[in-house]
Amino acid sequence: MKSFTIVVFIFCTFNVVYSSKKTYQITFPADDALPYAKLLGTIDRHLTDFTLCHWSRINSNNFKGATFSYAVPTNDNGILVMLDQQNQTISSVQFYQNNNKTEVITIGVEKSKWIHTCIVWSSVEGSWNLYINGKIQQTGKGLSPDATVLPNGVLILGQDQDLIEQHFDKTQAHKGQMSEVNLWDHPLTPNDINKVYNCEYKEEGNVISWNLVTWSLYNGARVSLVTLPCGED
Ligand SMILES: [Ca+2]
Repeated sequence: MKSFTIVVFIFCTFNVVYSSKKTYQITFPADDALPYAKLLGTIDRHLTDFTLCHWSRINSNNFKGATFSYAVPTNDNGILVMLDQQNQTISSVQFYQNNNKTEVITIGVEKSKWIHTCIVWSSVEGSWNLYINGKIQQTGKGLSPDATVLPNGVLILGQDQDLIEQHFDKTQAHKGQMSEVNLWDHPLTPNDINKVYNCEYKEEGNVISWNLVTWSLYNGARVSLVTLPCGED
């Protein structure tokens, strides 16, 4: 009876403490070679709603960098996410949807720390929510209402496309790491997103699934293993 009690105690402790995830990351070196990763495949459907989440880490001072750039022939900023890092913190997240832009001022996310970002967008009223580390940071409306993200474009991590897979700008390059980029074709609830942040959400993205897709790596971008600090902000 005594040993049974001990076993239960250890099991419960393990569940409480555990908050990490082993996966792969892509590193984008901080040099002028324009490193990037291109999805082998594409967004295969029209999106009138989506949820985009990713982990990222910035290793360089004072710059603005593109983490996620999805371009179609008629629109190089179909979906674009840029993180602006100044004064040792992530100072803003810029989110473009069909060339329309919103900018969210963020607070106190330190340089070199992993941050988890989720953006939920809907064509209904152009409503959007931005979550940082599982918590809602800001919400708004009027961002590309009634728009559609078109399929069959080119998705690049680490650089901002101003033409399909071209016209990168080294001052808009992500310098650091990225991991667990997932895209869903529907809005996730706040509770779902908290689970994603805690690495407890069972479903990966149904449009882009980090552990099912393949990336082509260019100009020094490289893959390695990482343990993500799920739920530790
Ligand atoms: Ca662009």
